[in-house]
Amino acid sequence: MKHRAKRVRRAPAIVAAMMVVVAGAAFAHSKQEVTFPHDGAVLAAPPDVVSIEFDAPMRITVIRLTSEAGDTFELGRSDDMQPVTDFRAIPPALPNGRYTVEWRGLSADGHAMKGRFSFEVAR
Ligand SMILES: [Cu+2]
Repeated sequence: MKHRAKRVRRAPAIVAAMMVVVAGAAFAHSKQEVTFPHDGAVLAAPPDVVSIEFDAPMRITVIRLTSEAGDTFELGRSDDMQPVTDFRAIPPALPNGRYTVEWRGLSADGHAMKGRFSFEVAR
């Protein structure tokens, strides 16, 4: 499965292009590595946790769980907005449907990052 964490780009295009060239060597963003549910997962029961693992601490500033219909579901966080490598949040009991989790965060190197993943609950 493809990872979708990416830097929130604010730099002009030319700078962004240069950054892509040297990205691997010069920048050490904290990256989204593994999520639960996995991106594209179809679950036979609603998830009792939503989690995101990072390769280096990430301070999650925004986390949003929305249904396909656009309803937002509250997630119970326990990270106290501190940088974590294993972010976990507790969703309410979710009805059947498709959901997307979107997050924004501050990488250990100070860069603003964001990512998203989707899953389906189909009992
Ligand atoms: Cu970075």
